[in-house]
Amino acid sequence: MKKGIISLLLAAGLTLPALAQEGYQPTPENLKARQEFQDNKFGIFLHYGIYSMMADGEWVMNNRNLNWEEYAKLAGGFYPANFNAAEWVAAFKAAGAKYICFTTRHHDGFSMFNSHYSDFNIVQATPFKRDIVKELVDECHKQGINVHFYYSLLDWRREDYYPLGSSGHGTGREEHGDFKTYHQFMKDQLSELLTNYGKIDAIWFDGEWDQNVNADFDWGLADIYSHIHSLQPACMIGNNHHKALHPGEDFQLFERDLPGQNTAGYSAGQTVGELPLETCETMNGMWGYKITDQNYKTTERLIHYLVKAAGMNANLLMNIGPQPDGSLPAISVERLKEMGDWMKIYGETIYGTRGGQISPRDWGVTTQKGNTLFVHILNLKDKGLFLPITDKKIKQATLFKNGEKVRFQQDKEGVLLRLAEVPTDIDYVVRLDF
Ligand code: FHN
Repeated sequence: MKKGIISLLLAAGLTLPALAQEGYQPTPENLKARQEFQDNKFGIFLHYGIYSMMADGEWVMNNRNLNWEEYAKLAGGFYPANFNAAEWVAAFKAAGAKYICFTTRHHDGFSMFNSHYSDFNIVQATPFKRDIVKELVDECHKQGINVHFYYSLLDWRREDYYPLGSSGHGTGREEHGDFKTYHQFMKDQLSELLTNYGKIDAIWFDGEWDQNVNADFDWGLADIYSHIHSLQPACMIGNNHHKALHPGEDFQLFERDLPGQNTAGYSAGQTVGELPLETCETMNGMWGYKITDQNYKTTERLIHYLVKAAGMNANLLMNIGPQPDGSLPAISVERLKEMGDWMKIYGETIYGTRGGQISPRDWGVTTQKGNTLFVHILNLKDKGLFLPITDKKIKQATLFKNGEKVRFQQDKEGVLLRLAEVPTDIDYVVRLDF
């Protein structure tokens, strides 16, 4: 947007819209990356930082109003002796995940990578002294898994993250600061993340919502987005702002809700856009490790979420909060293994598909690839299922798990599948070939 328009808006007392990379034209590599992202369907989100030691979730600094100087002392005791990037990545890969998204810096301002621009980082401020981000990325590249970096826009520690937003008021920061230096700091750190670690497939921003309380706050996203795209044109940008897409973004994020739903309360202002979609959800209840949260979702529920996301043309980014010692919680490893067992058989009905021609129903969803439609029956109490397919003639219907023929009748109103049994599988998949 031009300066003149901004002045006019301000003169008229109107608030500034969130500016982003207006006129952005994704490169061919970026468009290819979007396709690959959509094909990949399943990623693992990791919330790991010095907050993990407090075992009370990643918001502990804010929730307990911890003073930033006191909080910083946690770093001196951070030594995740059992961290093993090769083991983590192998477990994610075995689960069928095709990418990870790692918290390089969360709202507490601690950098989990070696940064020249903040000594509050894992290499300089902890006895561990190892760059976990580097070890993870190298291992992902070795094992063939894509890498997304979570990066917090808001900061509960720095003075120049100013004006304060809706959170982080009790951390004892000076109530002044120049956002310009904070903006430059973010750009510098993003340069590090995008030049020191090889190919990075996405930057996943979070925290823009913090400034919803300051109506005319300008994050300077246009500059940040174009900076990222100039460093790695194929690197996709997603921003968990809970709003409609901003120009310059390459995929759209949803938190704890499938696209179009708003059960968690984050998606009220979010229309479903045209870009690739991703929904993130926790395996238990929290993002960062919380010792009292053993409320893990069942494997069936996790698989259903993944299948429903695919049926709604979205990826699932499923979160795990690693333990203070660097190991993954045993239950999460069990869930990963069980999801992997399922994906080994049913992956073909998920990877590389797009949301199917029949929109999601109470009984389940459909995914499709070429001339094949996969009917994912998740909840059906009968032996018959009617599908309103009127535009194509079905050549063959088979049960995906064993290839047995499924009886069907097709007329001008649609198709009636006549199943041999009432479905009880986690996902009873019927394959229709046109
Ligand atoms: O505040 C964060 C939260 O800690 C977590 O990172 C989630 C993940 O989507 N996003 C924010 C809340 O919207």
